[in-house]
Amino acid sequence: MFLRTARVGFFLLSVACWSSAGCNSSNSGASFDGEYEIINLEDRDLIDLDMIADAGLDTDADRVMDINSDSNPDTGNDTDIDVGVVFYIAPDGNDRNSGTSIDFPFRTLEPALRQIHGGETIYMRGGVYYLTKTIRIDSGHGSSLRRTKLFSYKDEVPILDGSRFEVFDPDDVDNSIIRMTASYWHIRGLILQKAPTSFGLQLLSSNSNTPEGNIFENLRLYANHGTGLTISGGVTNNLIINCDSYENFDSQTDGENADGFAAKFDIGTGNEFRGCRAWANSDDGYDLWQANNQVLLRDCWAYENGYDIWGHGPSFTGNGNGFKLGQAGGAHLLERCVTWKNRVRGFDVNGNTTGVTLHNCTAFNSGVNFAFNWDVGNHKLRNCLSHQGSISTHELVDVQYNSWTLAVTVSESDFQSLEDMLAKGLRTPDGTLPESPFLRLETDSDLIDKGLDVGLAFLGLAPDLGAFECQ
Ligand SMILES: [Ca+2]
Ligand SMILES: [Ca+2]
Ligand SMILES: [Ca+2]
Ligand SMILES: [Ca+2]
Repeated sequence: MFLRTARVGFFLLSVACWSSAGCNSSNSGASFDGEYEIINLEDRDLIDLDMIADAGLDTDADRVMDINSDSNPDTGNDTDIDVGVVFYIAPDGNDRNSGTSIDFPFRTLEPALRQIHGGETIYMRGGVYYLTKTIRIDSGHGSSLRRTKLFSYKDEVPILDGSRFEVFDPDDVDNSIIRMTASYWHIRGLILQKAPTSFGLQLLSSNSNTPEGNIFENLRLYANHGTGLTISGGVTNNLIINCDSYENFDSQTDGENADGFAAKFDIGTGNEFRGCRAWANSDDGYDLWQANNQVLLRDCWAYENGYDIWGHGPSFTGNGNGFKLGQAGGAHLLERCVTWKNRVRGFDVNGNTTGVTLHNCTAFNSGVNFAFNWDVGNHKLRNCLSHQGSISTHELVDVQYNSWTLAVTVSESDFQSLEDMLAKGLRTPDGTLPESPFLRLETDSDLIDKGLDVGLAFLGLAPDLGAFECQ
């Protein structure tokens, strides 16, 4: 069992999960009575059923995780049954072990990565792994039907820590915790923290591969000296789901670059962030600088970004925006995203020249809640809600059906709560966003049923304004 307490951006972790349940004998994947996982990816018509052979686990290891219970997936020919090789890594392991038994785990990832050909599973036990250099994942491509998996073992919490790097150049931006150019991996349940000069996780193209189809799930990116998780350079169809990125700060460049999440520099199509939270990062929550292709952000939250919580002083130059949607192109689509208490802006079009669409987004108390004061791009905002913060929109921006353009009034009495403690707290056990009354509408609010049908599910006569449909 592990004890976990949380306050803003800080997790105390006590990891001691070496229970007897995890220490039974294993024959490294010869039988089927192990851990079952169903990943159900809405809009991708994909079921990824990994039947992970993990003999010797107790039966309660079996679990089903339905990421989108309201979806209606195609269950045709895209079912994956995977009985590939399983590797184990543990902080007290040994790289001379076989690594294929839970009783004889490796200590580092490298010997497992050398043996990965595609479709295998690597389990990391809980505890702190002090890395000496960047973990590079450049091969071992899986497929859409059989991803290569790097998972935390059960509910244990592996922490990959870069504070003791031995191999790095202080002037080199490439000192990430994980630097990845591979395709069709699924990485889940890890904490990536304290990269010495750069990213928690960086996904980018190499000379030999343009990454596609990766899933990053339930990762925590914390206190890196660069953006928590960044994708760039042609990558396509990657899904970042239920990840938290917080307190990242590039002290070496006065905080001007460390965002929670970034999709930048000519990325490819089909990349999506879903159910992620970015808070207390020195620069911005999410940044789509020069992304040049559409990025989808759905049910993502950004708050309290851009403050000098490190006491860096007058040279601190973090920008302090929740969602930054430029510069240059990319017809980005944001659905039911929420932002609050950022230092400068909530949603910032930031010179996007193509045109972004915001559906049912809520901004609260961020100085300028919606900053769309640029005269280029075909931008459209629908069913959005602003409270305690200004609006700045150019006359060319289509702003029909929003709280500041409809005949409604927005006040504190419209909301069940403006207290964000639960929203900032622990996620639900399946990794989804926490339930809370924060910014949800009271049943007598005049903001209910005032929106336009934009294709999102709604209750009652019409969509409500803002990110949370009133029950
Ligand atoms: Ca910046
Ligand atoms: Ca930024
Ligand atoms: Ca009202
Ligand atoms: Ca409604």
